[in-house]
Amino acid sequence: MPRALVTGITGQDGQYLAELLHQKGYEVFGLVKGQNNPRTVLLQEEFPFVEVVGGDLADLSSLVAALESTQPDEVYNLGAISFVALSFRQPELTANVTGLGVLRMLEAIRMVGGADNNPIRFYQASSSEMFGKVRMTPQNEETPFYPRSPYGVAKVFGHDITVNYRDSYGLFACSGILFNHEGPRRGLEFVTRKITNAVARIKLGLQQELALGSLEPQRDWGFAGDYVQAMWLMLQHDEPQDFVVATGQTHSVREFVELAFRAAGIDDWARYVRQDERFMRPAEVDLLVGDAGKARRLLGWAPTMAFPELVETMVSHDIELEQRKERNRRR
Ligand code: GDR
Repeated sequence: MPRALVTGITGQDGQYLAELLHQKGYEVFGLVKGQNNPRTVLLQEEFPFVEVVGGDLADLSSLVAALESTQPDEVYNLGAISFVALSFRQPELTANVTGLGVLRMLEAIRMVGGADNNPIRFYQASSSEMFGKVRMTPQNEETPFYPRSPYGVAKVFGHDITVNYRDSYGLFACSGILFNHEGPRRGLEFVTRKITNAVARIKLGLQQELALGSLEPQRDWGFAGDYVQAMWLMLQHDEPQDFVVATGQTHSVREFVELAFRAAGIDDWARYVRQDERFMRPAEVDLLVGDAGKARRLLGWAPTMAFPELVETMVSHDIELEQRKERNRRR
């Protein structure tokens, strides 16, 4: 039975990846930080097959201990301060966890290593935010980075140190440069889920308006369930390499809003949406669109869910969720 250790297992991608690995017959270990972390209980309820291991990307010795106790074949580093807006408010924490955390895990892997004939394979969750103020469109593995947030800067460090450890020590380390990926499990702080949840609540008369920052940024939005497949495929490839994972289509926040309201049967969306300075960023990433040609050619990966279906899936999920919550509240 192959063994995988996943950091960031309580997040959206951690959940999809845990399911995928479980289906593939892996023993799945999830690194969870803190004492009495409430997310651990939820994780164990929903994913009872995941074995929780204590540890923190800010603490090297805890990572060494986690690797020693779980002896994984594969490590997926999805843990991070992943909300770009938060990284402007807590830049030092972001650099420490999202940036240095990668170095700590790589060092831990170098120390523990895995069996001689079976070295630990490492996946780093890199991000399209590294392209920031884009130098080329579409963006691929060769596109230079120009991050626009402390989060993006920290991810560039994580990416570069992953490449460096592969070059220097021959580690089987891959960096997946994933463009935005969404789904019903997305956290409510991210714009897609914030929109679909608000649309559901407006539809049900539970909320009157939706306050957003800029509607102009354009993103290459895919389905998270598809993207975790790409992570796994990278670690099964015969050579460790870096891959862009994207749909190749881009849409503005405004288009997402329009489509989400329409999916709930509301055409006059503009009367519900208010622009709010609080959700604007000190520096914005205006346009992202990825070229995943290399992943398609070498890994045989392709996205399965198109943008309209993604939006509709998220809206109908949130309508059902909010209806259920209302029913429980009235009981
Ligand atoms: P992003 O995702 O920053 O692209 O990073 P997010 O959904 O937070 O923002 C997307 C775009 O929407 C604009 N926006 C708003 N964003 C939020 N969250 N809330 C708002 O009210 C709002 N109004 C407008 C943003 O300014 C931005 O342009 C995500 C994260 O998951 C990263 O961790 C990951 O690396 C990248 O995607 C790929």
